[in-house]
Amino acid sequence: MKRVSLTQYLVEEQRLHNSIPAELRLLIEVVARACKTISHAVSKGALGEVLGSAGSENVQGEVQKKLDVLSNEILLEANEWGGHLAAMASEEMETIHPIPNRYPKGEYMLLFDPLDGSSNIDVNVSIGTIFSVLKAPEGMKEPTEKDFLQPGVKQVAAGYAVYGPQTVLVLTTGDGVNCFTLDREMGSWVLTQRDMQIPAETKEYAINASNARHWYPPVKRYIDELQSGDTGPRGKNFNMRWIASMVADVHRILNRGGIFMYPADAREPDKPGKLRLMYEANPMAFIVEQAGGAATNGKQRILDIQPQKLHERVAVFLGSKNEVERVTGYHNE
Ligand code: AHM
Ligand code: MG
Repeated sequence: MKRVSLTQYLVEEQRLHNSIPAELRLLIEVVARACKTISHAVSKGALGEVLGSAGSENVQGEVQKKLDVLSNEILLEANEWGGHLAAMASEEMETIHPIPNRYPKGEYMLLFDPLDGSSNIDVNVSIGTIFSVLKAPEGMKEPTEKDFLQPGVKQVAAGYAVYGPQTVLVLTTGDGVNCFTLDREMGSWVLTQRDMQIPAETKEYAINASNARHWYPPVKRYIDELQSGDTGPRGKNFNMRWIASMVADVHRILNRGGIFMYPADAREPDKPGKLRLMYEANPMAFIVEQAGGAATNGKQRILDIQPQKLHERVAVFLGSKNEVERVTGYHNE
């Protein structure tokens, strides 16, 4: 089998479609290299002394794990000096991180969740990195948080890495979705799935059902219908999976379909769900749409939401189109 590396894929994509300028290619390659480093640290586990809590909290008041902090540092350091970025933002940092003055600045802005699925770190379950790339607004001088507040449709690239039984990198630059597997011996990313497609129909859903008593009526109705199986209104049986790492749940959905949900609920009426819009929902929504799926907050397309703040939360329904449209319809009735 002829092996296509990430570099070759990016160069050829640029040649064919003119869609990946050199600076963006460099950016993607640097992020991919950082993911390789994170994958290495993750795989060492206790032997690398990377497990457990870092003894600090992030801006969302969540306890930071050592690997959350380490992965954030790896991504910052890798991306600072290349000249392709104006600024970065991360789940683990309260404010944006402009490129220090000692380095040249570029026209892109990078957002990431350095280590998604933090509750799974210490128990050896798949975790990952999610990233989103925006262009700096024209005429921007010193980047501010406001420059990042662009709707998801403006993303020029998005991707995630899963650190699981294999380490994979899933990427879109707006021209379909491709998956690369890390060849650990060679240290390279090899293209292993081209043009991933999410089937419109599915019999599998993902939701943290321990929150069922707090769900709002449209979500209750939808899940009740799925759970009533082939004797209920849907006339078929549904299976359920919940990994508690969005990267791993989304990766399953890209491979065999399904719907992933993290709805808003009645516990905290002013908090629309748990997941963050700019570095979790937007990149995943971009990838899922590029693979023929859909992504909404229950009412509207996630990619159309105008962000109000960097760490904004959003309800998420994404995956197989027909199911996402159905549950969105229940919210809008
Ligand atoms: P994190 O970025 O702090 O790891 O939180 C996001 C994660 C998602 O990966 C996952 O879908 C969700 O939180 C799981 O939440 P819960 O523990 O409520 O099931
Ligand atoms: Mg996360």
